[in-house]
Amino acid sequence: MLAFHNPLHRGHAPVHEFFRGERVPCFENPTRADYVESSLRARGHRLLAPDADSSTVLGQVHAARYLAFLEGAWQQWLALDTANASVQPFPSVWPVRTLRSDREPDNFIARLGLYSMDNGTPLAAGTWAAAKAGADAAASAAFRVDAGERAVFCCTRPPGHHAGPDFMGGYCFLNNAAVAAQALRDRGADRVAVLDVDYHHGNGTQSIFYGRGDVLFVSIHGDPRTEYPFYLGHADETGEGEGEGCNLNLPLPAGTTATAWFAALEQACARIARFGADALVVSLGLDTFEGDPISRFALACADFSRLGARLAGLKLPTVLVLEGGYATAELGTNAGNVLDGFEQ
Ligand code: SP5
Ligand code: ZN
Repeated sequence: MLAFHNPLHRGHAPVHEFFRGERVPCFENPTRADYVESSLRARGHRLLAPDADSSTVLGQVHAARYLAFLEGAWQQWLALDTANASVQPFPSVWPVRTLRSDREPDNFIARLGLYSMDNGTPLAAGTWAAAKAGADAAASAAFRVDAGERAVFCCTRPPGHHAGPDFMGGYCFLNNAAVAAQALRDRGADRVAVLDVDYHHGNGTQSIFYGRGDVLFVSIHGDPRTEYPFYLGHADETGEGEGEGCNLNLPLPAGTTATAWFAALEQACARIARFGADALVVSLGLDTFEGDPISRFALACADFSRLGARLAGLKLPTVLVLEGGYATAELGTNAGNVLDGFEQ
């Protein structure tokens, strides 16, 4: 399968994140992409550098002021103190509910909170460049599929599906799957389906398309009553306005094994077939793997081949975008199994 990699991903290499009050090493780190790239090369897949500029599409799925903030954030952080070059900024205050989010505060950390949903998404010197190159890879993949390629994989990090119209979160900054879906719409696909199989609900993608009837969002994920991102992803979220009926959440309890997971996948595929999509975008999180250190489903390596085969069975032009997956040593096997299962 043709794949686009992200030549700048390594510039996004924050060191720590917070977990239960402690600083722990980042789960979302550059070795993830290294494992996937080397597995794909070993299996004979072609890896190309992005050849499209996603700027226009980014402006359709993210707010202009959020994009401007993200692009300049590291420079603003350094401007506070040059010693900040070796420190990661974290937000410490957020405009929840009755607080105002229509004004950008002058304080950098307060702006960071305005544009964040959590304190689990550290910024590093190369974050903007890495995220932008990832969005370029997603747009490149969509354009190839529009030009007739059966399926294209976007092998990138940081991931994207938690990033909403105007916020980062869950290790995500720019929503690569939304970029791919919007790029396909712009190139003439009347209806696009996004299927999110990451362990965590794709709250960002859902929010970006919630009011739209031209993009169906379907997600299989850990039940938000107990799993991140907690505040979205319930079964009663069905879309609004023109998007009513075009959002399907299939939450499953922590501990779900392959039989129940693949039953949910059948429901998801049936909804996508009924929607009559012209193209498919898959948010390919691999953190449903039984060995994932931060997730609680139990798919085995071989199940990812079965997933790939089922996705191919939808018989749609398909962009697959890498999302989560933190069992790094097995990440290449699992991504490769999806691609090979798709092409079998
Ligand atoms: C793209 C993606 O998969 N983002 C996931 C973001 C999850 N953020 C919350 C991390 C919570 C870490 N919990 C650690 C449990 C260790 N036993
Ligand atoms: Zn995830």
